[in-house]
Amino acid sequence: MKRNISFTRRQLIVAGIAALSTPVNSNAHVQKGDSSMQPLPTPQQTAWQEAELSMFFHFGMNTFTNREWGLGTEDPKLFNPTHLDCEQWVHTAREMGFKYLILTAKHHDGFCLWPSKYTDHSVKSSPWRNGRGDVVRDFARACHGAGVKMGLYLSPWDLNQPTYGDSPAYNRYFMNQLTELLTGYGEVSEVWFDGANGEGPNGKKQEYDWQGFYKVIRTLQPEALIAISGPDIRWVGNEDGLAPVTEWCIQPPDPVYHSGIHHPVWWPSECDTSIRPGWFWHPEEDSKVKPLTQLQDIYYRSVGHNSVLLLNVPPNSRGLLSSPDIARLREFHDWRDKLFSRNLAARCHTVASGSSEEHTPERAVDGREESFWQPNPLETLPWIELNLGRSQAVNHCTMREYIPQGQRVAAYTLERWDGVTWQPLVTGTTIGQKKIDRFETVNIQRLKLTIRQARDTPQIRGIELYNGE
Ligand code: FUL
Repeated sequence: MKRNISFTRRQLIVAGIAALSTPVNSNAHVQKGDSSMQPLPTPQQTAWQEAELSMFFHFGMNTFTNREWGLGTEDPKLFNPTHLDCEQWVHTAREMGFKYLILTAKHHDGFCLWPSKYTDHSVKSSPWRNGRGDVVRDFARACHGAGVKMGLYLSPWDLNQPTYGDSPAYNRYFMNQLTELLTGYGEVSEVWFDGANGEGPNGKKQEYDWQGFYKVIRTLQPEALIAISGPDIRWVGNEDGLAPVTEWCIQPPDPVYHSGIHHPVWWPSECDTSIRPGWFWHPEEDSKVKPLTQLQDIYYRSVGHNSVLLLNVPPNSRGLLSSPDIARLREFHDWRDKLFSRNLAARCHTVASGSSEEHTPERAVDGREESFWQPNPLETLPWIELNLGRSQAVNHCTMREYIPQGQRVAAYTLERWDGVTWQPLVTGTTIGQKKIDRFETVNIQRLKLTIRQARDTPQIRGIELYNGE
């Protein structure tokens, strides 16, 4: 349908959106055609999203007491890994494709993996390395040496600290600990704040000074992302590693974590889950490592749903990743490698309903990170067609938007040409950093993507087709 050219671009796009039925999520009211009103990621958020896979290492007092949540009264002498080797953790993670690694520097029991000068409840009171060891230091060195990003989990809830529940005093303690971690160990790329908040030893509930914590981080490590109870990375809402199929990085601000902000924010989600039933290592769970099929499903529904997967692989009481976990990580890696090894749409022939001058349709299949196809902003139902040259068996389609300039697509369809007519293949909603669609193997020569709803002119960074298991 042609539109009166005298409309402003904003009016046209808003009209285009309005013409399409149901709002896609609670942000529908923020849909605007003016891209200056769209929240955008910081370069650090973009890099983290594009890395797709993060690994969690839950390690600490619980590893030695066989618990998930400690009590805070454990004797530090129980902490004594016989073969601690953070290089083994980090090299395994990197080899398996994980690029952001996060260590539990302190879990809810309050035991610190570094020799904090603000408490004796730490490695310095343990027999490990005669009280002179520092797990955070070993971990940081291993990460920096391997060229992967280092992150730290610091539990705000602390069952050992006597000041917990005495809000200003504990907040000071916490900020002192944060300062130690953010000044003593080189670059920290992510700070992970758990939302759990129980009562302290004195029965009082702690009021956390979130904004004060963020200020410490922004001052000492301005590039670090603040996750979960924080403004940069959002918890997906479950610990199963699964994001919903419609997943927006654009969210209403949270009154606590984005205090004082009254417009939508870029707040991409993270899916955290453990490779085992528990977060910490338990000997009886050596035989309960998640099967490959479950990790595959998690991958499709986290990374493939515009989210980041944070997979926990807990080191054992020797201080090493265990062999069943390593074997499963390798299977998971090899499966992804094989499945995505041959993109059947790479540099294939393309045509589109239109495009802006610079962002021509072949840019959706050129494999370059910095290029994208952008239709003419005046089109209400822009489409792009891929012609593979010959009929090929296909069962996966991966699409990506150019997220440095926002998330825009709200609804799309994929169709294939059967020689006579276009046949429906997929009806989807959001794309974002990555959307993976799976379908029964079909022969495809021509594939058409139609954008049916968008917040703003779409920017399609990549369309890839695969045939795999
Ligand atoms: C939860 C904690 O209570 C678990 O022990 C674990 O650390 C998980 C990642 O977050 O809230």
